[in-house]
Amino acid sequence: MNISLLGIPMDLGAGRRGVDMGPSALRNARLAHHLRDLGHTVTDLGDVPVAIPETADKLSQQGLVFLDSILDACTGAYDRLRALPDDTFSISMGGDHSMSMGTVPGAARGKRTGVIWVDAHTDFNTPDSSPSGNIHGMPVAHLTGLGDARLAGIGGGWHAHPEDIVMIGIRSIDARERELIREHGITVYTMKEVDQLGITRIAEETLERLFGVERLHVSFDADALDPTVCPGVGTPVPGGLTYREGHLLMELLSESQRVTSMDIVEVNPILDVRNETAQVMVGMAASLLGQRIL
Ligand code: B3U
Ligand code: MN
Ligand code: MN
Repeated sequence: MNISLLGIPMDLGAGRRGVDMGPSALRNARLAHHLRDLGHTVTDLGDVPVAIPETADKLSQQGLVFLDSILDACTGAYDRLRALPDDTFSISMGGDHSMSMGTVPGAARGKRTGVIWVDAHTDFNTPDSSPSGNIHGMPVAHLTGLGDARLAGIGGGWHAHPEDIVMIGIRSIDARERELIREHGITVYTMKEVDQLGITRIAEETLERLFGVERLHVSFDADALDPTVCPGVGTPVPGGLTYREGHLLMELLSESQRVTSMDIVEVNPILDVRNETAQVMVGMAASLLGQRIL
């Protein structure tokens, strides 16, 4: 398979600094090398230009911190991914999760696309519901067309259908965000369901639910995994997916041969221990792209 890597070195949407170094950490953990080892043809497209907090206009507009610069970065990512051939698998390397407002529509290329959101958080705040104003807590709401019209419009009118979104690993949600998730009928597998049902059943149900979509995108936030596995994240929440649960989910999705693109987000090398978090996430990508023991 042809795989394209795109870096979005952005930490403007997060409350803490450092995820702008995520793409470097993932390259350093030899993402391209591991994928080539699996027989893929890998092209690194480099990074999308992203402003830095020191020079960007932080001015919060209607509860949206760094709105203008995040819009620019997401639009840059959207344009790069939109231009790729349909059969190229894109991996977008973040960067904070606000980048997915550009990478998901870019990878969707106008088609009906299922979104598997692997995260400790639902990221379904709108500017009105957000307690922080941090845009990395808002990408999914904007992907469905809610919230700020500029952010919701990054994909040139493409939106995710709420019934095509499945969230896995959830264990942190804000009060008004919970209401929005219910109101819009988003499918959520919290850690309770992971414990009760197990990853195998969740993967099966997810693929069944997303049966009708043409494309399938996995947006993997490193904080979905337990902080003991991935310590290098800005908002660690205890009680996350184990190393094996993460791999099993990727392996089962890989077996379906239906996934067409991926994000790896929220890797924070400043908070990490010897680049472990990037290394774990490279392993997750390898499992999604066909790594087998036998
Ligand atoms: N829900 C909170 C916290 C948060 C969301 N995503 C992350 N943290 N990484 C918020 O700010 O929206
Ligand atoms: Mn997230
Ligand atoms: Mn998260």
